[in-house]
Amino acid sequence: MSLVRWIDLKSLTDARGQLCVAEAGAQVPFTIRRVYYLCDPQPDEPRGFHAHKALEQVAICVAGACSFVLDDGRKRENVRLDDPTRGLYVGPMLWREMHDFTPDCVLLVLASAIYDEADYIRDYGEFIEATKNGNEDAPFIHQLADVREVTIGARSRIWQFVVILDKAVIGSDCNICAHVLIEGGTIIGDRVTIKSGVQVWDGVTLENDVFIGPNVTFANDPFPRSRQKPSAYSRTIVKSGASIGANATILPGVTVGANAMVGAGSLVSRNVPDGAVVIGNPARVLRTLSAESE
Ligand code: T46
Repeated sequence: MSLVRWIDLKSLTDARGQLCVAEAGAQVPFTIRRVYYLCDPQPDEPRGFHAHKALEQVAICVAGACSFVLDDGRKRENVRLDDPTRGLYVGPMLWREMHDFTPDCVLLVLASAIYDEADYIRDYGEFIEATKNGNEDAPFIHQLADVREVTIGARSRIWQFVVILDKAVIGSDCNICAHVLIEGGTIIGDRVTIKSGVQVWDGVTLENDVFIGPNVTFANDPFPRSRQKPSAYSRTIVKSGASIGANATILPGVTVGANAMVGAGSLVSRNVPDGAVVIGNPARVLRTLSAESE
């Protein structure tokens, strides 16, 4: 798996020029808590030479160009940033070195937390030791899975014949069972279980602690036609703690509320309120779970 993960920004160009957008939850896989930028660089003065324990960042060269070395303690990769329409995702425990700045370079960085010097590892030897200790937390990817350039959090397990396409984001402690397809553009939180036979299409977000039963079907295009793509896919969100029973179908654009429970075989055509138990075709609210029974 490559250390280089590009984030394509939304780019709007018209006669006046270009406008690029990075939104948390859409292009950026974390809540943005800080923005900073490096400018007026000394071309021969490299920067960085540290890793972060937990910080997630997206670096965008909004003017000029520079290079990043990324190092996970096992391999090093060098990448050039010279395109304002895409950012480089730099996750935790990745050593980074920035070099070969052009004089006009402006490097904009979106960060998941405010500045905290305690989150830095600035000693390479200490970083190598920390990555050795952290190896038991590495995600498990079965050798029969096809996993492209994606982000997978600590301790997640990816089983046989799973296909995960470029730029999908999967959190930590997830269990992705055999024969699941996850497209790019999907965001999957922490401690999510996806049972066999599920396709998670572009535009679907599964928040933390979600359970997706076997053969659940998502759809992301309300009016599908062969070889005609919509300009944007409908956004379907399954909120934290929700469970979806086997063989249920979730129509495009629906939000399933936090801790809701969708009965097996249901057809969900409308938003499901938080804590609701829904069942049937079309799915209707049977009852609402109390905080204790959830
Ligand atoms: C990173 C790369 C891409 C602050 O006080 N607040 C801040 O938000 C930042 C980013 C830095 N600082 C202080 C810490 C240092 O005393 O500014 C000084 C220079 O920071 P540093 O030497 O860490 O700068 P770089 O260019 O080597 O690294 C920076 C970020 O620190 C780092 O998180 O990933 O850019």
